[in-house]
Amino acid sequence: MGRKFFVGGNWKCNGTAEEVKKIVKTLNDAKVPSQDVVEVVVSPPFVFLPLVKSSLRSDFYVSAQNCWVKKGGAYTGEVSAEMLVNLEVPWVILGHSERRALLGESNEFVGDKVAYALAQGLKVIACVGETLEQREAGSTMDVVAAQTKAIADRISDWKNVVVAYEPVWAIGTGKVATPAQAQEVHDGLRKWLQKNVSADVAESTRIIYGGSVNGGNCKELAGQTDVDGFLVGGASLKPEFVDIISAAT
Ligand code: G2H
Repeated sequence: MGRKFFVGGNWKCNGTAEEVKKIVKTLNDAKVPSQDVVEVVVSPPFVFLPLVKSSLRSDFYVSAQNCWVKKGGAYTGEVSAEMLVNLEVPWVILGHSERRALLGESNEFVGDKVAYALAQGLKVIACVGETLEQREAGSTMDVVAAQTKAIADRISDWKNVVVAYEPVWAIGTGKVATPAQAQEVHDGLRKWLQKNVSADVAESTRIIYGGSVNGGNCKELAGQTDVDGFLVGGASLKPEFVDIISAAT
């Protein structure tokens, strides 16, 4: 079976309750390809998860943007994987570069989080990606391979993992990777999985692209052999997110 196209909307730290209701209404009214063709997952801030989950159409799913690395307890300010499971939030984004850079999340810490979240029954959008300096130094593949290895070292079942390749230099900058640049890294990641995990995991794991995806550039990116969907930030707060979902066809 082929890899089903996946479109995630990462709302990051944005929105008021009123704005969230407006976005949900736009999504609920949208005509998009069926869920046999595209899997749509939106990721509001924690506080809006119950509101979005209770009002969003039933063919779209919700995701958290993070969760704690182990069982909950005395960890002020954190939200545990168990809590997400309890609220029936099926997905979580882990290892986003904003958290890696601003909050110092290491490859190992992200790997531990991915393993723990999967063990609790969550599905994970695991983010990897290089900085501009790393790209210019020619180490893109080494960087994303090391980030992926830290996950691969800690998990054995990849069926609930989507890998999001998000070059840091393309995030929120309007400087999207060219289709060829995205394809090159996605192909490299798939080959890495084939060599280091298994041919089956390499073939079945969705590798999605994130970084300044919008309604104008999504179609060409989606046409690349190894681009299995998108993780969308800024444009997921706008009506053009519907166009990006439709890039699946
Ligand atoms: C990358 C992306 C969403 P944006 O972070 O994960 O954000 O589309 O705003 O670059």
